[in-house]
Amino acid sequence: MNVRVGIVMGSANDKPTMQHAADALTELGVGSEMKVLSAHRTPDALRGWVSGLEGRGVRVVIAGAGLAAHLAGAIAGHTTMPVIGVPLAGSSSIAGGLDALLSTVQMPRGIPVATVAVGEGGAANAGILAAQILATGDEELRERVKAHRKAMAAKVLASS
Ligand code: RP5
Repeated sequence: MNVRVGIVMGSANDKPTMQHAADALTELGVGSEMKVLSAHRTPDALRGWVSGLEGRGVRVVIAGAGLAAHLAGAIAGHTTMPVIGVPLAGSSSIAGGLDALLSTVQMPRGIPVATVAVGEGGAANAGILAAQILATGDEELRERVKAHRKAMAAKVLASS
């Protein structure tokens, strides 16, 4: 699978949550790469990673971070690729992830970040959303996304 989505997170502690984004993409047949980089702790390395993405075939970025979650916004300032932000509820979060949600979602006009829900569900949705974005220019992927949606509906209906 060609790598088409870059998944980045602010800490190795975020890996189990962000793995849900990678899993959703794998399920839809979309290749991704994962990296730990921080807007605050490794700003130069982050910029270097972002500048290499397009050349490697990446077209959408998913960024997960907790606390003062500036990772997605910092990346969005360095690229015109769509950036999806996943707010995370870190162990020292003061508000169960609400802090990260506000940090991620409140972008200044002109530099958008598509922000999903806090935590695992948000990470999975980020993967699905990235696939949907790529599917606008990929008919086969579009069919896989539709099949995934149908399978989910069938599962819900079968559960009652
Ligand atoms: C953020 O701060 C990371 O994304 C992580 O969610 C949070 C805490 O980082 P650690 O102290 O666990 O490395 O930058």
